[in-house]
Amino acid sequence: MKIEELQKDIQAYAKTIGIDKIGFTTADIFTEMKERLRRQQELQYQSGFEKGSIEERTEPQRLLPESKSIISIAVAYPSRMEKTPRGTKGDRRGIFARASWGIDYHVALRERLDKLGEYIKKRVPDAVIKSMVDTGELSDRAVAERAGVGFSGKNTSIITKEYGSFVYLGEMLTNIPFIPDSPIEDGCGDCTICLDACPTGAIVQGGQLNAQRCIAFLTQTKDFLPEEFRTKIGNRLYGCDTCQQVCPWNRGKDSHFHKELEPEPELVKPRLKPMLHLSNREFKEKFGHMSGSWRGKKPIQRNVILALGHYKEVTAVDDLIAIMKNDPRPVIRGSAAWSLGKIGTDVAREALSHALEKEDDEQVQYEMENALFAMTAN
Ligand code: B12
Repeated sequence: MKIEELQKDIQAYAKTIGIDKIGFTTADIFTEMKERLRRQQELQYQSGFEKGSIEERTEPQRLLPESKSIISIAVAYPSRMEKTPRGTKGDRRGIFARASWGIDYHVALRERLDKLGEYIKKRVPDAVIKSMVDTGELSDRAVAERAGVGFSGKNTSIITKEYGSFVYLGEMLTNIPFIPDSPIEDGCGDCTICLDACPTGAIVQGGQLNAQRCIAFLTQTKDFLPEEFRTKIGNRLYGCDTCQQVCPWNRGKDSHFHKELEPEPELVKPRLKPMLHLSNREFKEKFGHMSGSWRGKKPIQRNVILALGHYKEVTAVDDLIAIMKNDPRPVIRGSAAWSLGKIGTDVAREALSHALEKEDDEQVQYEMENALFAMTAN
């Protein structure tokens, strides 16, 4: 069988199983990426969510010794929802980033890669394959870039001409020597809109991100959020879309091709106050199918508390006081203290003073003192 023919058939089959774009590249070492990763490591710009050593991340044959090529896939997701619920004073809402809309994209892409793998094995019975989505060692973006799926933008995202950067990526290593596609031309030119719009200056230069400052990363940490970022995360509960929302390549890009990736408005823009009281079970039942729940309830609840402080939501004072006094988790008590300080009512001040007398965690004490100090200063 001719490789060209098989490749064309794979492209056609991919469309029928909900893969929006596909590209092919060799399994050669990602030499430039190796340098980039070294640099990121030296500068301590990585998030810590990356998997594997630099060698494993850039040498496909370490992951599958028989590898001859890599198939890169992209699945487009929506950027707008119908009937966006609006938060109001007294009934504020948080937001999950678009990459958490619909079912967990790992599941959605894994299903497609499994189907693609079965198809390839039917056509080439001795095919050896290994698939990954996000949690694998390879940089999904470096693969997509080299396979011509999109160009690597200054916001570090892979930007496709058809769907902008609102695409999930995955890949399949194979022992079949597919004919590689060519990378596509860079499309950013001298535009710097994303660099200028990033609320924390996390994009240090075109294409390079300091993940430690990226709000998408910060929303997923489990510890106290450093003070500098607390007002900057606003009402974001998981992830951040700012550098994608402002990108000219995303103007008018809103792909509603896959039912399972459609957002449920009440879940992706949930009311904040009820989220303070969710049990672990309720959290799992409601949000467990979303990719944004992967770090569990704690970071999300911390962000809910900070969002209430950000809004200076007076109607949340009683709830926040109860949390500050009774929650067993210091991060949650301390974040509640910060938000009470921001809201700044007399009741909040009194509760902070009382709670400080009883608090025995040093970091929470520090938060309470700071909150009281900030209230006196204002
Ligand atoms: Co993320 N994330 N992520 N993520 N993340 C992945 C990158 C991926 C591919 C997951 C997937 O779909 N399978 C998608 C990206 C899809 C796309 O590009 N179209 C994804 C998504 C959707 C997001 C968010 C949009 C989610 C959200 O909050 N809405 C944000 C976007 C933030 C952003 O990157 N601007 C997000 C956030 C994050 C955090 C938590 C911040 C970290 C760090 C992100 C980062 O490094 N930019 C994060 C991680 C760790 C990953 C993960 C697991 C590894 C990425 C990685 O290795 N980063 C991948 C999945 C995977 O690849 N296995 C998903 C290290 C850098 C060096 O590698 O970004 O892949 P890279 O590298 C590319 C560019 O950064 C650029 O070149 C590389 C090839 O294109 N580059 C350049 C790197 N260094 C340099 C230096 C110079 C000088 C230049 C010019 C270029």
